[in-house]
Amino acid sequence: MDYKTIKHAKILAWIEECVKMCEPDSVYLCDGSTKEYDTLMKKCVDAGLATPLKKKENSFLFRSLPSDVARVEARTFISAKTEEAAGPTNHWIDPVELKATMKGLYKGCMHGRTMYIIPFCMGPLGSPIAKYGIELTDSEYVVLNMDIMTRAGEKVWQYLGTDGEFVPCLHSVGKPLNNGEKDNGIWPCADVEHKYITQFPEERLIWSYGSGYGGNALLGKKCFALRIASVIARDEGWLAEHMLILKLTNPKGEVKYVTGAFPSACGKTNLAMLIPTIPGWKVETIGDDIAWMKFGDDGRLYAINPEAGFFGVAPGTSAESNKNALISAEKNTIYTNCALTEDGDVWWEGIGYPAKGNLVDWKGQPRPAFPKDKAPKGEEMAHPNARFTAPAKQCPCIAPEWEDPKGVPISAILFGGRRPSTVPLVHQARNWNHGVFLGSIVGSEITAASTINAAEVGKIRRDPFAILPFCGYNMGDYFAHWVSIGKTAEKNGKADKLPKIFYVNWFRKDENNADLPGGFMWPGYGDNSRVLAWIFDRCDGVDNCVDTPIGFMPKEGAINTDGLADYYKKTLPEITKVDKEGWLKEVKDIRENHYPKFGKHLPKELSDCLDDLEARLSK
Ligand code: O2Y
Ligand code: MN
Repeated sequence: MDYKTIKHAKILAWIEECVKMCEPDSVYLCDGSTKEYDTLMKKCVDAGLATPLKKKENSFLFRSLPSDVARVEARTFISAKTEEAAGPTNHWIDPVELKATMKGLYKGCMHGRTMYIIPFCMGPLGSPIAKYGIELTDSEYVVLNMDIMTRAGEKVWQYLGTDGEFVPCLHSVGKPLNNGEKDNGIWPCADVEHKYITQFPEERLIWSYGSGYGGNALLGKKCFALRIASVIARDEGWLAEHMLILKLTNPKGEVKYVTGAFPSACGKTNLAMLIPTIPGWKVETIGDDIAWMKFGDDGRLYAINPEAGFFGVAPGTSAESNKNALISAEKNTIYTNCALTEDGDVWWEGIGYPAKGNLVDWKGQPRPAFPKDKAPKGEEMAHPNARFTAPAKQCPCIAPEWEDPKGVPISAILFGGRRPSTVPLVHQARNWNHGVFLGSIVGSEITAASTINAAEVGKIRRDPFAILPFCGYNMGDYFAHWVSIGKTAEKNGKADKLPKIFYVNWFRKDENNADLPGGFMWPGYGDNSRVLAWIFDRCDGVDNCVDTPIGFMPKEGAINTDGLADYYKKTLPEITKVDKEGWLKEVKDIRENHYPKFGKHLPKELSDCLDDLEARLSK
């Protein structure tokens, strides 16, 4: 479609400015139709960038370059007017300087390519919580993924009208083609030092250059729905969070909605799609990665999933860890950096079965399959960050109300990380501010596998609210915003309507107990429903807890252990008690290494919680 037909003057003016700067060969306005999707996919197949999968209906495999396989945090910038506004946990470059640098890169960057205009909506169309964006990109892969991950195309214009608010998102792979040059089946991107993933928070503007991959390029996801949305949420009094949203139904048919923030590699998508092991309980999915929460008229926080698809990590996804994710990705799915099997299917490490026959690995090299389903580190058949992009509506456990424009009322918020010691299976915050404190100390223990620096092993890598790489402003101010949400509820006499806050830890370890698979003291996966059931009852004020120095914890017998293996029944008392010594070390680490980073931006409410915790532990 001709973009000159766009009736929104501000959008049209911005597009014209970008066309002038990027100098594409042609400009195409996306309508979001199936025909358009099929045509662009064929273009990718013909160009040697995508392979159709014989074993999966309407599904395709892409291979990126080894230099473009994940989000690049070191090249991600919060370009606020001052470094203080970006805060101590973000990379910052002055916006005037960065704009000049990036304009230099953007100049002529789309030679030989088409500029695609993608109008998109984050959230159910017409929802009062939803927001709109326009992404300009020279990548067909981005258009195809945005089609799955967002509500994109013609349908958006009726909501944008002639002057509706939008977030401008400019993206280029940073690989202009000269004089008939072609990609020749090679994933286009720029060298790492020329990659820039930039958010300009004051202007609510996103500029991304040099990467075609995932969160760097699908700008509706991390850049908009978290970094920019967190700034909008701060200014408008709501929450844009790196959280899953699940629906929990008890055997009586009563329903509660729960959100949860977990750092990467903690099984967030698995939890969002969990199949309970306790009879009569049901988990359904609303979202697996991002939640936007706003106060409803009744004083409760209502959440929507701003996305329409899953951009899930493939390795480790199996029928045992997440059958629902596998089914979601059975058709109409884009795979990136997975291995290709002889019979035209995808394969990855941890898929749950050894590959049959020879494979083509994620770098495009033919290789004989391993006899087992694991490869030595560095020799993986699928890249460890290989992905599937699947429509959320294909998930067998998607909740019928997942697109309810008014959102779902949240009863509980979970925080968690990988903590092999100290942090118990579950504990509940005493009140809202204590919950904010728990969110602020989220982190995972650094293991030999997760670092190249041996000196770091055993330390806690803090990832407050699991939003560290995605917060668009000063993290200390972000904590203060969470405190202010509690204050608003209190001022409105609705503090009792706020969600209850919990800290969970599925990852306690006892390496000396040979009975425990992997040394883990808790089975995780579907058995996490036992903890969710306790949380459900906590939200109803059931008398199932004891008051401890760290918060409310399960009473003896309050966690359902029916059908649990005997060795887990034996470890349960250990992981549901307070490790006073461990917590005192935790307090010291927070006081000395974590909270000082935020200086005067750290809210007093949180340092008070830390003092209070120390005092209770020392009694
Ligand atoms: O590496 C990427 O580009 C994707 S990162 C990602 C994708 C889906 C959901 N969450 C994440 C994340 O890093 O939190
Ligand atoms: Mn995420």
